[in-house]
Amino acid sequence: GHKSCVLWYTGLSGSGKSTIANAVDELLHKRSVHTYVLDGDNIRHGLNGDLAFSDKDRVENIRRVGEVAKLFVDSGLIVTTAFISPFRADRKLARKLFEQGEFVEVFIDTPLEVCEQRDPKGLYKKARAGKIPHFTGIDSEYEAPDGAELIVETDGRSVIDCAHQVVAYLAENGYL
Ligand code: GGZ
Repeated sequence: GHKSCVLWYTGLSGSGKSTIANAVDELLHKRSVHTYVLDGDNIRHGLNGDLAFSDKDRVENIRRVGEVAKLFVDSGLIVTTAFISPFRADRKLARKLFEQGEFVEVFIDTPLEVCEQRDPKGLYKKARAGKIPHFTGIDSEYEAPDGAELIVETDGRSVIDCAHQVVAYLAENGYL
C-alpha cells in the first residue's frame, strides 16, 4: 500500500516539472502505485480553458488545480500537479486544503538562465521579443518556495537522477 498525497511541483517554464513528474510517475507505476498527473495538457485545455496568464487567471488556475488535486487525493491516489504556480500565497492556500503530510511541495530549482538556454518551445525567445506578455521570469513574477519539502536542482543532472530523488523522499517519509 501507499499513503496518498499530492506532489505539488513548482518551477519556471522549462525547469523540467513535467518531464521529472512523468519520470516519477513511471517509477511509481513500476511499484504498482496508483497515480494521476494533472498538468497543462489535461487541465488548462479543459476545465481551465477559460483562463489565460494574467495574475488573476493564474490565481484561479491554481485554486482549481488545488481543489481537483484534493478530490484525487481523497480517492486514494498519489497525485502530481505540474504547474508553474508562481505565487507563494496561492501555493499556501492549496496546501491548506490538505491534511498534514498530504501536501508535498517539490521545487524544481532550475535557474532562469538555464531555462532560457533550454527554451524547448522557443517561448523565452518570443517573450524577450515582446510577443508573449506576462511571461513568468521575464515580466511576470516567480516566487521561489521557502518551505518546500523537496528541492530538486536539475542543472547538470539527468531526469532519472532527479526522479529517483523524489521517489527516495517518498520512500524515506512513509508514503511508499
Ligand atoms: C508562463 C506561459 C505563458 C506565460 C503560455 N507565462 O513551458 P510550457 O509553456 O509548456 O509551460 C508554460 C505553461 C504555464 O502554465 P501553468 O498553468 O503552469 O502556469 S501558472 O501556474 O502560472 O498558471 C508555458 C505556457 O503555459 N505559457 N503563456 N505568459 N507560461
